[in-house]
Amino acid sequence: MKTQYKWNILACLAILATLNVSVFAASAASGAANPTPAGSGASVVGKVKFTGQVPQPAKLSMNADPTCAKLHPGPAMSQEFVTGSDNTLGNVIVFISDGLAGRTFDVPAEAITFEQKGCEYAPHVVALRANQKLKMVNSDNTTHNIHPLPANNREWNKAEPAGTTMEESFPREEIAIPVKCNVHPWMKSYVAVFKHPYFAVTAKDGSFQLPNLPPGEYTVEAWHEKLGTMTQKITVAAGETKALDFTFKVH
Ligand SMILES: [Cu+2]
Repeated sequence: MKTQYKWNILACLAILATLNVSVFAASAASGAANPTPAGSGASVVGKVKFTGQVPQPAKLSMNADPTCAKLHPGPAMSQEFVTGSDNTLGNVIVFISDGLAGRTFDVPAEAITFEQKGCEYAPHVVALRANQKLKMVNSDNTTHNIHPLPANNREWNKAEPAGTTMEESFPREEIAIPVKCNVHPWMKSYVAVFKHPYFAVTAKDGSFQLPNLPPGEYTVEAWHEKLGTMTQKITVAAGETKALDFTFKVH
């Protein structure tokens, strides 16, 4: 198995990658988070984990806006490191980063919802397709601001009054665009934009599925906002399900 690493070291976190690939004879996984073409049949499924110690989630002070502070009886916590039992890791985007050249995919008509609630962005990491609508909902009783800082798309910066909804989209692939609220400095998120449907964002159980892949050889990448990226190569035959785990090693 040929393996590639990309490094993205932040602060004093040094990351190594431990790889674990196996094949099993399960039927194709279902439950895709985004529509994929029917009839292609191959799947990559797995878990994202970490070894070592990730930082304790930081407490977010919302005292600058009493409306926000009142929404949290206890401290709100940073979503940078969301972990589950057995060292599983959430808020990781797992996606096909190479192997789909020449294929095009219809953009889903449905919007992806990106909410501002409790003066936090939800979800913290959101993924959608290029040119798919991002429906931004302000569920709070205070004005928010959505300010993406893209490298490969147009930058914009919009205030959003309490209780309102806006729509925007990003035309070009970019993994991932940092988003901030200019009103509330603790509000941060990432929006990942894909030109294909083969991506997933892990919940805290770390699991992901990339179903309905055409048979082929792919590079699969895992992205975490602080731990950087890891890549692995994998080949899937028609109808085959392969397991592929990622382990971020944190020192
Ligand atoms: Cu805000």
